[in-house]
Amino acid sequence: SCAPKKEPVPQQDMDDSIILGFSQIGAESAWRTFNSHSVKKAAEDAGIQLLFENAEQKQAKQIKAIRSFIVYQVDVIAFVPIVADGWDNVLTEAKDAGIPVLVTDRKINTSDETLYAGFIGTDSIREGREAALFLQKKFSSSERDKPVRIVEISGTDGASCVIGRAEGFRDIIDDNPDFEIIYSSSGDFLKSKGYEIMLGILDEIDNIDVLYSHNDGMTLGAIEAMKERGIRPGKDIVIVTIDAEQAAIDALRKGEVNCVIECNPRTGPVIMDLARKLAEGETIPRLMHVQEEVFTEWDDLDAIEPRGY
Ligand code: GZL
Repeated sequence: SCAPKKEPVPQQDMDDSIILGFSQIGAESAWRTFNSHSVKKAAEDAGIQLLFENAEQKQAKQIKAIRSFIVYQVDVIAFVPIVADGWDNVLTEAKDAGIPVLVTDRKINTSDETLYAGFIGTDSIREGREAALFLQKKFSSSERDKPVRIVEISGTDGASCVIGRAEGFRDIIDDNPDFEIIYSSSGDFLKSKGYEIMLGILDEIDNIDVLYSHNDGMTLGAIEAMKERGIRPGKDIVIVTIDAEQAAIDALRKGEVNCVIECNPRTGPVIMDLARKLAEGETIPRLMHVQEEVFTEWDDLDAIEPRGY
């Protein structure tokens, strides 16, 4: 059955509706593209006027967009900080203009917690821990005379989700002598870089047991490189990946990936709910993590719903 068609918000209602300025980092992955779709659709459904700016992976463009929202005197500003540092100045300008700020998806480092009202997004440290816990289970039965050799392809340097995924993973792996991280490099969350880095790793390093990749886009690139070198992904090299876009679930079903950790991009509706509360002068929770699952090769993979991204 299809959902009842939402009546368009009459123009006069839009005139006194909330104006939300949203700075998105870009379109670097299927996850990001869906996250943008979720924000735009939710604004439309909520009758919130959305000023949406795509920064094309540049922090300077995000800062410029936030400044334009201040000049426009939006009711609320929300943004995905591409990297964790460097936001204090522009957020002080927003605070001085009396505009509340919602941080989404990735976190910021700041000495002044009053510069933003709250955070809604994923728990990256937990995602990293889940990746390590899967590997401990995967290799628990194997009698090994040498440690499991792990290569890591990380996301954009300085992004809070990358720091968290690396930290959570190492919290567990570093205490376990049966594992060692023999190589780590940033693929900037891009499929093309995942491919290039994996090709380079395979030409330089022998006896790789595991690939830990910070997002599915880079994983899909790395799988192409493995196949080019006659390596069986998911068998010769165990693969753990994060996001849970459809292509990664399909690879899990084919046995080319062993564990997919969900990072939930569907934050549009809750962002609009929080923006409305802020516009009405209400306080919101400082920290909200979205619900996320872990899919492994041991699960009933037919039960996984279509991912939508
Ligand atoms: C994580 C998000 C990351 C995704 C990538 O919360 O910021 O950015 O894991 C995306 O796919 O590019």
